Amino acid sequence: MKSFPEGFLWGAATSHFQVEGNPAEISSRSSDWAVWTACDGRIADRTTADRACEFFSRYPDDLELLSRLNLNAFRISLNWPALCPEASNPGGSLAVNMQQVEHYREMLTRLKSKGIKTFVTLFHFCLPKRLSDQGGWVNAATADEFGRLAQFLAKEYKGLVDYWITINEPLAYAYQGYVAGVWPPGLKHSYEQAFACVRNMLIGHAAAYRYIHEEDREASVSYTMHWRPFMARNKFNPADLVVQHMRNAVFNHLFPQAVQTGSLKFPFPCNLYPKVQELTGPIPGLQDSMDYLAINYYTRDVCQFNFQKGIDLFGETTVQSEVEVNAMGWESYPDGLYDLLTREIPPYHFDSKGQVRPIIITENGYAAVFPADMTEGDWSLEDDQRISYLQSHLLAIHRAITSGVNVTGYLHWALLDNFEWAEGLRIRFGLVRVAFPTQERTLRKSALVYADIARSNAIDSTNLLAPT
Ligand code: IFM
Repeated sequence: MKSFPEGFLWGAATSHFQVEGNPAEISSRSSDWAVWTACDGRIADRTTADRACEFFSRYPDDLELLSRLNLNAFRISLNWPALCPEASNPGGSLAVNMQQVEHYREMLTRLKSKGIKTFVTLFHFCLPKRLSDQGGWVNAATADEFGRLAQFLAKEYKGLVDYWITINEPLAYAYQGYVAGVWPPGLKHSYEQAFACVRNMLIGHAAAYRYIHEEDREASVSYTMHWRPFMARNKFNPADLVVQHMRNAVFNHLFPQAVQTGSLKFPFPCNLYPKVQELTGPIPGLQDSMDYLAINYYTRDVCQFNFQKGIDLFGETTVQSEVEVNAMGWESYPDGLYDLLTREIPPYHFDSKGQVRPIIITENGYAAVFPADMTEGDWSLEDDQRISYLQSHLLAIHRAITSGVNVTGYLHWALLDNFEWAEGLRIRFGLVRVAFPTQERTLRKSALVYADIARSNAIDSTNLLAPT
């Protein structure tokens, strides 16, 4: 048996747009995502999140599942578009929908009464449409409202939130929305805008960090980084190595380096562009604005330079025909998690006063594919690949803990099958299967295995499923 430290957090994660099916937001299309999904051809399986898991009304039953699974931590996100569908009041104070505030207060109170540690994300990819119409995170006004919203909510939910997450995966957001163009606002190769978005996110994060702590000194505050090891397709090819370096420097290190030092700095040669230089430099209140390291880890990325596509130092991801991948096209690569915990993130283990930051894996999970309209039948319940993925990643974490790394919790993505952004409802990450047409919930085998690990606070390394 490999035991985890006493008090280790075992949890699961969700995000509002992916599960809620919030009737008010959907009927008024008040978020950029609600608008985006209503446009033809943007979502791979042509589904929307209009109902998703109906978590908005079904959450009391879904939270019961946490206890059945012996989990002691749960991650939600708050729906900014539903909290603030209108612009600020005359005079500048935030116009907040108090019914929506009460909705989350009830949810958090219920979680607390069950003794479950709460993780609350403020921005999980969805903007009020009125802000996205004015440039979204590229416009400094978004960062300003974000800070004020954090201040308001920290006051309202004081004592109900154990771990705040200001922004989820800022670089994944900037990449998908401004470089790949598959998420709103749907721009392609707009690197300057992507970098401006990152700078404003840093400003918003710093403001939120400060305001939350002014209201609640006890809560821990951070943001989540989607960390991906990048490997050169050919490690003897200097061009592939440049791509690996650039992707790692920007996707993995840009944000944490800025938080660590208090100043945003772009790698060479991005820093030669005058527009990028304007974005460089100190951000007030940013330094040390992370009480713990929140890591979302799924896979690695093998990348290469493509001479046929002109000079793009960020290159492209290569599809490796020889390795098995999940429904997202992602390889299972647990060694990458061990390496990042022991070798890649040590520069961020300590704050500037030498205090060690705890590390929490705030997302990690395996995707299968089943069409959204499936209801009954034995589809995917024996999810051995997810179990193998879960076990191998937990063993990697255990190895890192044994080497002295201070990992204090693990949140599996996701509790429920949900709406996987540009991929739609057919991509299933859930420990719990959701039959979307009937909304029936069924525990998968992985949920039972995870429940056992959480109950015993240990993983039985003599009883592992072989990777497939
Ligand atoms: O579903 C997403 C989540 O919203 C953010 N992190 C990655 C997950 C899987 O793609």
